Amino acid sequence: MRTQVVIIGGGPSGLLLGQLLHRIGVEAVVLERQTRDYVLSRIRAGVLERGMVELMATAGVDARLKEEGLPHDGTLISYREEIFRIDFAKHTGTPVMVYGQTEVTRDLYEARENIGAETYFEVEDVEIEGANTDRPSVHFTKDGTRHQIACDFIAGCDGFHGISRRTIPEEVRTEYEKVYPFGWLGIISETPPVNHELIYANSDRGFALCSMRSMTRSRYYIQCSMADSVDNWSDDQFWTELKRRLPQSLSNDMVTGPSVEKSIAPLRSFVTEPMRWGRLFLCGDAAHIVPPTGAKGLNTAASDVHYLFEGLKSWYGDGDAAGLDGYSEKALARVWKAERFSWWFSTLMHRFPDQSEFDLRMQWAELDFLRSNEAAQKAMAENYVGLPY
Ligand code: RFL
Ligand code: PHB
Repeated sequence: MRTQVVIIGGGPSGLLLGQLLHRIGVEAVVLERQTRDYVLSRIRAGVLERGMVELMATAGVDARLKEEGLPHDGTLISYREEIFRIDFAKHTGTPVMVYGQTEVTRDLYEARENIGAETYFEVEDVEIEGANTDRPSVHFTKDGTRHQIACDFIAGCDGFHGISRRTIPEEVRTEYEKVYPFGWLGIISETPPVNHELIYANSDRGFALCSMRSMTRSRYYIQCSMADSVDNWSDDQFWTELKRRLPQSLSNDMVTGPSVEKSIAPLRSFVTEPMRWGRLFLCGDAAHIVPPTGAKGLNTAASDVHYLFEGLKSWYGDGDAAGLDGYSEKALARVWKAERFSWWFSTLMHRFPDQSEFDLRMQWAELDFLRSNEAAQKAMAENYVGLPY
């Protein structure tokens, strides 16, 4: 077999890149380790930056997003007895869009099927050969048969646990990591959200977040220990704890109901450098992870896709390699800013096991400053809605 670009990983990064390439007539094959249903059952991100929304439009897959997405002009932050709003519209002129990663992925799979593009699901033992040569290829097993695809380029969109990053020799790559001493216990419930905008809460009992997927579907999180288990949390216990972490004026109005999903996610900051090795380009979670505070994971994956797509477009369009040559540097410059924002917001909003009274006062002072200072709010808003590509 031969194609122009092999995309390893059929998550949002890989699918979006595949769809963008299709629009300019570049052929791409997607290899996915799981089934389509499994990928679509993963509940993850919920907030899209303008850049991601624009990429969905460029890829021609934004019909449902325009119809069902919820534009948000701001977000609430609560701490102690205070609650304040960061006004995205006022400070940046841009809203964010609430639209679940599951829906993004579903739209992209449907578009892929409509164009008849090749996707191999349940592939095993994916191996990259010759990434650092002009003739790379990808080997994989499907239904017990070994296949090989020769290609021009490989996009490593296979997430944190994929094989693409590990194909880059250890002596070439540098990894930076910070693991946070807690996780997020999240639920989804078929209940109206407690507020029409998101609420990030810093409380004595730990962080909480009120988000949503629609006006009838809520997504709530509470900070928990990574040693905890979902089995320790009945729905009633979850609702009681969530309410205790919110200002009473909000929790009084909260509509509760049975959860339809419940899981614990770890919090980690991670970056690998470089994001390119020869003809292999890493995109999204394969190259970096952010803690979810601030919703930067999927959006940072999208900016990688943008830079890689532009590089490939110039290469296939007029033989110009400058975009591909500059890919790693450009992508990483933006990645590190998203890392900084996610780390800052995570540090500001959570209770840390070894936190001193001084550390706590620093959080409160910073929150007081953010609540009362327009410049700080503008900086927060610019980062939240997404820095320019
Ligand atoms: P993904 O979504 O992990 O997709 C990678 C795909 O590659 C497949 N794969 C392979 N395929 C072939 N061969 C192999 N050897 C392979 N190894 C893996 C996987 O099955 C998968 O389908 O990465 P991508 O596309 O870069 O997208 C990134 C986003 O998914 C990610 O940044 C966000 O979801 C992060 N994230 C969140 N971000 C937010 O902005 N808000 C959130 O609330 C939020 N919650 C989360 C999250 C990530 C989580 N993970 C990764 C554990 C919650 C969780 C639980
Ligand atoms: C979500 O809706 O899942 C979500 C929203 C904002 C975040 C993280 C997760 O910062």
